Amino acid sequence: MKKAFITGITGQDGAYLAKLLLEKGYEVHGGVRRISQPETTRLNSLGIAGDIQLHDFDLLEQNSMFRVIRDVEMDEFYNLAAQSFVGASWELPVYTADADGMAVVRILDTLRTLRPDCRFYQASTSEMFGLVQEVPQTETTRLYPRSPYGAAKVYGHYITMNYRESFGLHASSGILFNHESPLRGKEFVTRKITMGLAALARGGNTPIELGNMDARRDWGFAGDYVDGMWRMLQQDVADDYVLATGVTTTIREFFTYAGEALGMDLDWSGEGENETATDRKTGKLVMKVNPKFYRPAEVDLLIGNPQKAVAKLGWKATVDIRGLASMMATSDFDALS
Ligand code: NDP
Ligand code: GDR
Repeated sequence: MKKAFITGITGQDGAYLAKLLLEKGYEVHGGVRRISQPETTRLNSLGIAGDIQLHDFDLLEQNSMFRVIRDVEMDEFYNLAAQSFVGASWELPVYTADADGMAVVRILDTLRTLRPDCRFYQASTSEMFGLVQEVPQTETTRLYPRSPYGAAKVYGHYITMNYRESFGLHASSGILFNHESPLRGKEFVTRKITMGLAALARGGNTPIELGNMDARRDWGFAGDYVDGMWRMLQQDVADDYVLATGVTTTIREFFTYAGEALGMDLDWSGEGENETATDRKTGKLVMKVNPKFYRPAEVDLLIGNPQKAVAKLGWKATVDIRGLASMMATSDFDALS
């Protein structure tokens, strides 16, 4: 039986990946950081909390990496833990650099010393592309991060490549474009929209306040993307791969699709700071822009080319943007019944 260790197992991707690996017959271990109350909501909602062995682990604590890597004897190590909210990275730039950048080399160097045959996955991100250099973006597109988060992830990406080339570690980076699900964190824009719309559809009256409505993202379903992570580690040779749908959508369009899934007919008016949306059927104001949600620097357009992953890994995205918006809105609506 293969053993896998997942950092960030309590997060969106960690939970879906743990479920996938359990279904494949793996013994699954995960790292959890010390907080006042253990947070296993996502693992519980997938019905797998009891099937996983949890270990104390913190991205900032070298000793926790040493102990885990020495004791668990894993075959595969998935590094999914991170300060993952781009918006917060301007408020926590040093912490983000440490957790999302330096921690990667802490793990890699411990693996190199204790378990050089263990396969390693690094959660790289389309946020590294930042300011548009090329459309669509591929594994070779020039990186130009636009946030402290993106800059920290660039270090994690390059140090993974460097340990592969320097020491022959089987270390791969997945450059993943945005992927969402009913388990998505509540501060990310898709979930903020679907939770807000579900509350409005259940009779609430609080409009959703958002920032930049014109940003474009290439959004897929998280369940598909964790399958791609696993496929990367099954290859004979480690490499870097983009996972994306190849379709880009504005925040406004995602909002419209989620609203339609809940039976709304949206009327958009104004622009910039004055933009609003009203449901024609009820006359309710459902969205207004609040400039406090604008970012100091924005990533305007993300659209990925997943051809390498399709050709070499046999991977593909199975949920389109309307299906994703509907899945999330319906789940949040049902949760309020
Ligand atoms: P989440 O925010 O849902 O999960 C992050 C996880 O990291 C949580 O389990 C969290 O633990 C853990 N964590 C945070 N800080 C620490 C720390 N100091 N020590 C140990 N664990 C910590 O993120 P996702 O699941 O969405 O993303 C997974 C990874 O993929 C992240 O690295 C993210 O940056 C990257 N990524 C995500 C994309 C996406 O669209 N989802 C796209 C591309 C990359 P806790 O539960 O205690 O908070
Ligand atoms: P992102 O996701 O920054 O792409 O990072 P997020 O959902 O936070 O933002 C997407 C876009 O929506 C715009 N936006 C808002 N965003 C939030 N969160 N809240 C708002 O009110 C709002 N209004 C507009 C943002 O400006 C942005 O353009 C996610 C994370 O999962 C990262 O960890 C991951 O690396 C990248 O995706 C790929």
